[in-house]
Amino acid sequence: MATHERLSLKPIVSSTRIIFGLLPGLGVMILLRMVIHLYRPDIEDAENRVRDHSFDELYEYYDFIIIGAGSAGSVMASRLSENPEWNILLLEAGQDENVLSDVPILFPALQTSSIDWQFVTEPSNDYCLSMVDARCKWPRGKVLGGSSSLNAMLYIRGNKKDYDNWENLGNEGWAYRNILKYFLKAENMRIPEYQYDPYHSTGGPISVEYFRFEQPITNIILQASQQLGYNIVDVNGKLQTGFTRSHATLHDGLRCSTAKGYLRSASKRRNLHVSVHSLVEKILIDEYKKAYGIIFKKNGKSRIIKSTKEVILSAGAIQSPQLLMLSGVGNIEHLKEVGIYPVAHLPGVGQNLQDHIAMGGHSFLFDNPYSNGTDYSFNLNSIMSIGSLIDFAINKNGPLYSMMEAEAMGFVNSKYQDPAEDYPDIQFFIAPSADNMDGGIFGKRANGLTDETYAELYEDILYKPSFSIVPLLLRPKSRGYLKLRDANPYSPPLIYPNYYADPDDMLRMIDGARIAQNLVDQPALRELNARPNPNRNPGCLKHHLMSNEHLECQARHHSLTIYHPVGTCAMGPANDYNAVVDSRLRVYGIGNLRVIDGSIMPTIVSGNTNAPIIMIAEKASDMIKTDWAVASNYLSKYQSNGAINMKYMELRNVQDVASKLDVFTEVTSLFPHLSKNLTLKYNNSKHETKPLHKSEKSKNSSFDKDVRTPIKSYATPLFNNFIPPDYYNTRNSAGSALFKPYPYNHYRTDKSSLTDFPDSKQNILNLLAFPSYASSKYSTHNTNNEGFYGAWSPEGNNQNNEKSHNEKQTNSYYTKDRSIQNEGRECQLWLYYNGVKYQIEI
Ligand SMILES: Cc1cc2nc3c(=O)[nH]c(=O)nc-3n(C[C@H](O)[C@H](O)[C@H](O)COP(=O)(O)OP(=O)(O)OC[C@H]3O[C@@H](n4cnc5c(N)ncnc54)[C@H](O)[C@@H]3O)c2cc1C
Ligand SMILES: *[C@@H]1O[C@H](CO)[C@@H](O)[C@H](O)[C@H]1NC(C)=O
Ligand SMILES: *[C@@H]1O[C@H](CO)[C@@H](O)[C@H](O)[C@H]1NC(C)=O
Ligand SMILES: *[C@@H]1O[C@H](CO)[C@@H](O)[C@H](O)[C@H]1NC(C)=O
Ligand SMILES: CC(=O)N[C@H]1CO[C@H](CO)[C@@H](O)[C@@H]1O
Repeated sequence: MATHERLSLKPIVSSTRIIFGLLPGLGVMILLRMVIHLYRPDIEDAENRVRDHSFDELYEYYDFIIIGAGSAGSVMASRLSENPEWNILLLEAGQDENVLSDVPILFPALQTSSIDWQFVTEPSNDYCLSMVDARCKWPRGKVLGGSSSLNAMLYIRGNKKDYDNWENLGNEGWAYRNILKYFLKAENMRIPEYQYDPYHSTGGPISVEYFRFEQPITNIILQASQQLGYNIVDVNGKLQTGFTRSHATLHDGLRCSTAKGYLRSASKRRNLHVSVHSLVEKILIDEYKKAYGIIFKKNGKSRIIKSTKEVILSAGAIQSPQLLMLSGVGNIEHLKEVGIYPVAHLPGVGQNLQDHIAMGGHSFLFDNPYSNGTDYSFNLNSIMSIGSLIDFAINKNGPLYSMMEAEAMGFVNSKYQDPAEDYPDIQFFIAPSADNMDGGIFGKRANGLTDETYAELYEDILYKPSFSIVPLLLRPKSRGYLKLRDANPYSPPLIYPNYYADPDDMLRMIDGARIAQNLVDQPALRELNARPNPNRNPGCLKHHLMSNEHLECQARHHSLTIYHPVGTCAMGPANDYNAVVDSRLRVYGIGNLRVIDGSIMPTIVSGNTNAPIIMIAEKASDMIKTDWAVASNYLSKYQSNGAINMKYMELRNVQDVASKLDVFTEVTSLFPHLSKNLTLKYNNSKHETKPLHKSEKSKNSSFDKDVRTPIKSYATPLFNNFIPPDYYNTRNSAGSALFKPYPYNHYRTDKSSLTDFPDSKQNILNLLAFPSYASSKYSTHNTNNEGFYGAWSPEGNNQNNEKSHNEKQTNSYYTKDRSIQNEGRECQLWLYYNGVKYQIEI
């Protein structure tokens, strides 16, 4: 595999730096979370967030049971519950949406967090070679909104021909002319120039905007694309070939997941019950081969709930086939292998796996034309600055509103594709950054790149102005598959993507990379001295930089999924051996069961998959409404009556978990990987808790004036719906833990396992993870056992009564001392806890 032509210390230097980088990551998250709490109640949106329905108050029967609250499942729950005669249960294995995932810049940080299932592919000799263990990471959302709550928010519908092909394969009603109306139904176009365009509409649940903050280099790359002969077009309109600033699923600049767009309003309906932390283990199928319910587990307790009409499987392209197989629906031979009693032989379940694969490491350096210090591309230091935090908190703009992975994109034709067809086979993600720009904190970790590769590629160009043009294959011919690891619903399935199995895929990829190089050779970019990263992948040193062999080697080493696995329960006509569902998305051979999500795509669409999956669910809801219209005067004896509803309304606000905002637990449990290796510097000499006076603080107090005066009283928890991700599972005995992410390092939240070393680093870790625990344990003062629930010290604001409240009631508060750090960063956050001063670097 990797050829070592020279010995290098880079990997060691690099991994040391990354370990130090972990804590700043967590410090920033905590600070940002506090800022949102204080200044952005619009983001917390406490009133509208979905409330978890109590386990014991769930009905015995529902008309429809929907498995998975992802892109598709959220749409289904919202649309089906529009019919007040139907009771709907929506079961989601993950947690409620997290406040931080609204912030576009945090996109890469959400991967490997607790809202990510953290799947990995099986090792291969042909692709993902630069990744740890030759496994690519496959993040998927484990949260309300599913993958739409952690995706890159890019809004792309695909090519008209994709859908016409679906119809040609025998799927009636799926041609572009049939489905366009469902794209329109879902859309709320907020980009002014497209609002009155026949290809767009306003008023739908998913709003589409440009990212609110973009780097200057992006515009230069768009100029270069025109010099190369492409037009700037609406890639979601009449013609797809061309370039554009990215359209994104954003509402007022913040993430618009399907949980936000579809579920928040619907969840107030009395006929919709949403249950989170509820993993469905099996779909129940009777002797007549009809689905009649499910069995699921929550809080360590199992329950069977039955459906009077249908079970709807929307667990996504990895878990929908998994759950079908667990329920006995799949290839009989494979089911026998893992010891599952077969109910129906459907050999296509888990087959036909398609994904968009990209060539990573396609990074370019350039010279910043500004000499006054203003950035021209992504710069971690200016993003993690107090200025950008203030912009975000007060002005509602600034770099936290940017999504650095693709500010623009292009759809181009390789030399194997006839440009006259307007059916581009290559998509470019245009990023005003490269993996050198974050020191490996996010991008490297998200992709699973090895330390060695990262060091060789980026260590000597760290933080230099850069951009990336990442080519990806829009319609790969290779097909992969999924299998069960075993019969345990908590085991992640085996994933074999088979990237580049078809040689045609590699030819197109190499040509795509060449088009990207031509783009960089255009005058607009040449003027900035744009040039390829001179460092080569350590596995490809034997090839000449510009050769086809080198590009192929790079594609096989630096393989990047664009996170679009689909096709594993493909729709097709009855005579298609591998079809799993028919064109009304009903599972062949099983009654009252549909699959509605990305897995039904017979062929992958030529673009990002979120909007097409929302379209699929919009269309499916209409089909279901039509199919049951004959029985529309059907009155279920289990239908809710007024009494039940009253009870429900009371219950929905009762939480059996802490109702206080606790940013530390919330953030550390969202980012368990950041809270590991916590190397807090702390100063344990006793510090008087009396707040400092203004004069003792930093000379420059412009920040203090702005941010120290809370707009909202910090004393009122605005958002009390947070349930730590593994709350239910860790409180209960073994066997109930959700999938353990590879490499199976389970995050502990079990208090009893914590050791008690006063003033040790371990205790600081405990403290961050369990403030209330720590508070009761170490408090020498008369605290109110609140720990430090985000109490922001209004120090320097002596007239403020809240200060004394704060001083008396909690013995802990944050403050900030200005100091210049090595990299020119300007801020430090101090945490005072029981008279001890801790420094949190940001
Ligand atoms: C990191 C990332 C970035 C992406 N970027 C983009 C982008 O920029 N633009 C774009 O268009 N697309 C993007 N995508 C792809 C897109 O988001 C997905 O294709 C889409 O969200 C999938 O929708 P789905 O309904 O099929 O599945 P999901 O949205 O994944 O929903 C499945 C849901 O089912 C739940 N579930 C699974 N098993 C069970 C069970 N047994 N019991 C209960 N619940 C269960 C899961 O927790 C999840 O919430 C991205 C995806 C990822 C992961
Ligand atoms: C630096 O120069 C650019 C281009 O002239 C300008 O847009 C930007 O605002 C300047 N930055 C500062 C801090 O003056
Ligand atoms: C620790 O804090 C004390 C009191 O605030 C201070 O005098 C001392 O210099 C600090 N030590 C370090 C290493 O920062
Ligand atoms: C104070 O901060 C402002 C804004 O960041 C800056 O322009 C000014 O030069 C600073 N003043 C001092 C004395 O550091
Ligand atoms: C000091 C310490 O705990 N280091 C650990 C950091 O995490 C890595 C893996 O995530 C461990 O290998 C180190 O031992």
